Amino acid sequence: MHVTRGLLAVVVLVVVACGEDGSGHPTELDVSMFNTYFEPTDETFQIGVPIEIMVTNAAPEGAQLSVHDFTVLAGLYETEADVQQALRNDPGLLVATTELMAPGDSKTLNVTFEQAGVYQFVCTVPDHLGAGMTGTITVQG
Ligand SMILES: [Cu+2]
Repeated sequence: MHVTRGLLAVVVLVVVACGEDGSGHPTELDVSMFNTYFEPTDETFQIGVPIEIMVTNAAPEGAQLSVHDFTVLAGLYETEADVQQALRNDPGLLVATTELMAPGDSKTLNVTFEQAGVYQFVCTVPDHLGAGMTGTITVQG
């Protein structure tokens, strides 16, 4: 009996330490921003679960294109112009955003996705989405 209880306690601790919800999806995301891309570029979360997104600007100091933001939008967009137009039409498409971040800066966003579907994260600094600063978040219901 005592052995069984001990094993259960260990299993629970491991799940919490990995930052996963009951469905096996993560509850945390570490994103690094480089000068023309994010790493990682896609992740899947469970609907209705609080997610902690830790964003770090890992771009080399002094490089061109080194100031970035991290903006999460409902839907998928091909171009910067598409993003701007969508937000003008429906500001509610903006899920979360950091301020502009210099190299070395870190910010944490706490997001709970209330609708299943595909979301996009982009850098909204002009020309950065086109340069490749985009990624997707899939939310499963
Ligand atoms: Cu950028």
